[in-house]
Amino acid sequence: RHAFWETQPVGQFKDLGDVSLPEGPIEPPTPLSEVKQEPYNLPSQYEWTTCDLDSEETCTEVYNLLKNNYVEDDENMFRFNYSKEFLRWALHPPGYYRSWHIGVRAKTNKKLVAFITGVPARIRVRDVIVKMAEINFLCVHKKLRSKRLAPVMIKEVTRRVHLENIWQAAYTAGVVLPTPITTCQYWHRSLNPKKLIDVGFSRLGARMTMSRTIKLYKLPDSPATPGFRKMELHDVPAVTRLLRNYLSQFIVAPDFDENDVEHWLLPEENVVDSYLVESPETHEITDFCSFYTLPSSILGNQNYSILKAAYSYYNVSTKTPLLQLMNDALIVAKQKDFDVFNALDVMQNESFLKELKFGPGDGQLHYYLYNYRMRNALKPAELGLVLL
Ligand code: MYA
Ligand code: JJ1
Repeated sequence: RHAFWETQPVGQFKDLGDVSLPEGPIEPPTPLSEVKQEPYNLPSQYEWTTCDLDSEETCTEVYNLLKNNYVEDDENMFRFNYSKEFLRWALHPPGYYRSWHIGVRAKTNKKLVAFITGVPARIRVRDVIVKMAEINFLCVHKKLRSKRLAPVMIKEVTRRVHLENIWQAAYTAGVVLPTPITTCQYWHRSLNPKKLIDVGFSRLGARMTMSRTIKLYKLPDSPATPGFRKMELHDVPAVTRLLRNYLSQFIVAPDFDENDVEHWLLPEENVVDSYLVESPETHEITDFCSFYTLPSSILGNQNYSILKAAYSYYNVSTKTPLLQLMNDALIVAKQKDFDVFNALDVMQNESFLKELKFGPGDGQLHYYLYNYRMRNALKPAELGLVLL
């Protein structure tokens, strides 16, 4: 059934319920001298390239490959359109390896035809902190699909991760592979319902008119919480403490230090937005919310070509109720002209989704670990990790 995945150190379907298997690494690390020193063989028309995203030209090539060939919804109406600034941010976290930004070119014309990336991360699984690669942006040009290029790319990124003495990875996919640690549901909160309906992202509900729908999703003009403001550089220590304490309750979550928080959560225009609540009395930082910007191309609509979507990232409430905090996040996202606010049912998100008028989408997101067995699948609410 899975000719490639059955050969890999991942949880297998046949082992699902076998309680005798221990939680933890499936295979031990091998000495670095035993890691293959040469790249895997590609079909002879293609060659490996390491992509330098700091090069405007290379970044444009990656951007265009993904814009035209990356993830679509099940009816091929929308395709993720990650911006160049976003790709540079996503691929340049603290300690990143350029060797993990891997492209495939056609030898004849040097055209970029496939891509896969890893970035380093420390992920805590229960009480163990594991050095991992987060694998993302696996993409094969539409004209080269089903030629078994993806397994070669996955083996090559694995080899380059091993060369850095890292033996585990985390990744997400819209498809079911052996075997998810959890399966999350996408939820969507309309901010611009008329456009969403016009482009086929959502439908007019039963017994609903356009004007009733617009009224249903109306939001106040400005956030309600006193002390709600954008995160700034000097907030990094306080936000790190708040987030580390919050994430400690989840079974799988990133182990963020101040450098990670500065990179992943300090606001960057059109990439990531972060807000916090600073108590007007004590100046304590009590709550935090964030979302990242990931537009989608609208395929074949006369009137619109881009859907502007915000994706819920990390949110922490200690004083402001999470519901109120996320309502303020919706308000600022609306002010920033996003059409829709998306969230997964991870962490404590269930507690606000229905009440804030999110509706379930038609997409799911499966989370995976490579070379790390979980004894049981998690509930989405036990997961404290959001990948981009
Ligand atoms: S998820 C986003 C993936 N990208 C897209 O969906 C974009 C649009 N689609 C494409 O570009 C292609 O369809 C892709 C497959 C490239 C996805 N993850 O080459 P093939 C298996 C893992 O003939 P193609 C993301 O970026 C499939 O089950 N495996 O197929 C995270 C089959 O294997 P098996 C996948 O359609 C990526 C084999 O590939 C995926 O031309 C994490 C077929 O290959 C998928 N999303 O190309 C990667 N889709 O026969 C794993 C299909 O066994 C990382 N397949 O069923 C693992 C950790 C590595 C590091 C480890 C370090 C220690
Ligand atoms: O965005 C998604 N679905 C939308 C659009 C559906 C269009 C037809 N297929 C959706 N809209 C309904 C919204 C409605 C708003 C009012 C309230 C009720 C709901 O459901 C889906 C997620 O739901 N997105 C995708 O399918 C994109 C791919 C998701 C898998 C991602 C793989 C990630 C790659 C790893 O890095």
